[in-house]
Amino acid sequence: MKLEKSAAAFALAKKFMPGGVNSPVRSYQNVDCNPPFIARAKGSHIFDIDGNDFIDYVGSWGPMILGHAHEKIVDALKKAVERGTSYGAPTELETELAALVQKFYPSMEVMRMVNSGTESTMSALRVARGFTGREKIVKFIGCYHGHSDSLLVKAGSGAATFGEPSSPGVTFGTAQDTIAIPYNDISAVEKIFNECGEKIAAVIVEPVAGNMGLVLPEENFLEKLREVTKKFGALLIFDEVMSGFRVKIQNKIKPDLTCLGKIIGGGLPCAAYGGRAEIMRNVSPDGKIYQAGTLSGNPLAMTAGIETLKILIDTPNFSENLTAKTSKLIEGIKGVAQVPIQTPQAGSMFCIFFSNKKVKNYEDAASCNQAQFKKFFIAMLEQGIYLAPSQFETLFVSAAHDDLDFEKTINAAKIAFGELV
Ligand code: HOZ
Repeated sequence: MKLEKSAAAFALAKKFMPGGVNSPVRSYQNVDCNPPFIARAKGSHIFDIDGNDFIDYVGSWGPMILGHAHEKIVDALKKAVERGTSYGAPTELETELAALVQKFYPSMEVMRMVNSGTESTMSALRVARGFTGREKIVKFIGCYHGHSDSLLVKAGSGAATFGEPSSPGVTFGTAQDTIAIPYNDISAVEKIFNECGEKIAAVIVEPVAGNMGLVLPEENFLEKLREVTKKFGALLIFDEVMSGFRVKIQNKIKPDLTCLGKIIGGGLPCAAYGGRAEIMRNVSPDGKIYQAGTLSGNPLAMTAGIETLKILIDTPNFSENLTAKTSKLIEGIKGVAQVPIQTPQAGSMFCIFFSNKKVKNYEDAASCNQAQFKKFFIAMLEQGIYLAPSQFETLFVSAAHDDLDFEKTINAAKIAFGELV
């Protein structure tokens, strides 16, 4: 595979941006190779500036549930662009998207649109603190909720990939108010609430953790979290930036606040936070908790989000079919594995851990065989399969992936696994 043009573009980019990128994992530093620079994407494929064609399981880290450049979204966006790209004023589109979101998430009685997952979790925390009058928050080690100071403590995703789970620059005072405990460990939750429950404003959790690889909640973990937070008057915040619209978690359990991102914007910058009206009515201008943004509710982002959610609603059994497709791919990969692997799946999210032991938390994820991951990743890339370049990320299947994509992926995996033996 030729990556000459990408290598030159990367060298130039490094002169202007840290690591040559605008988000750390994209630099491929962790897998010791240069990243392909992308020229375009269509359906399940992504193409780089050297002309390489990859089957894409990153999907822009989650948003592209319909595949890239879906015709309906492209058409709607073309029309929307003609009407102007930003007004900084209310539009009917915002209400339309909010109503669609509420169909999926009835617990979001009132919501606010923002621009990124980071903004949504950061704002939800402020609301939780403002509403409860308490300062401490509980998060889980290896969960990543964006890069705001309060949440960049023992975080997953790029922070874990580059060995800086708690970033320099986060003040001691801020970090002190964030209590980080192991995922899936309900006794740690009970212990901390028994020690200082009256000071805890909220527990924030990825109900399906997607930033330490994919780690599923153990049976009753989320139910117990709901029980404990209720008992102590703390809010439960579900960060569904990754799992949102892919995994049906809230059928069983209702959080007080939900954070969404990625799919809600159909590939454009958009996110939202929302929840019980009693809480959300404290947000300015209804209440005193301040949060604002010039590009919040941007008409292009609203348009792409509306079109995406409409397709999810209008396509019969969309979610079930995508989940079944994902299971089929995983079965194929497991069938050709020649080393021990774990392949957790939640809806259309999955990952490959190189381990013979079920992964339940960050410690387990970090002890998987990173050397095998790297080798596998590079062997797959060389065969045209585009995976996330870190063991601490999740892979996504889209509606655009087809049997031929899967056949090629499984054949490539067979060769890649062979190189590990
Ligand atoms: N931290 C993001 C994935 N969990 C990466 C975002 C990006 O690099 O685009």
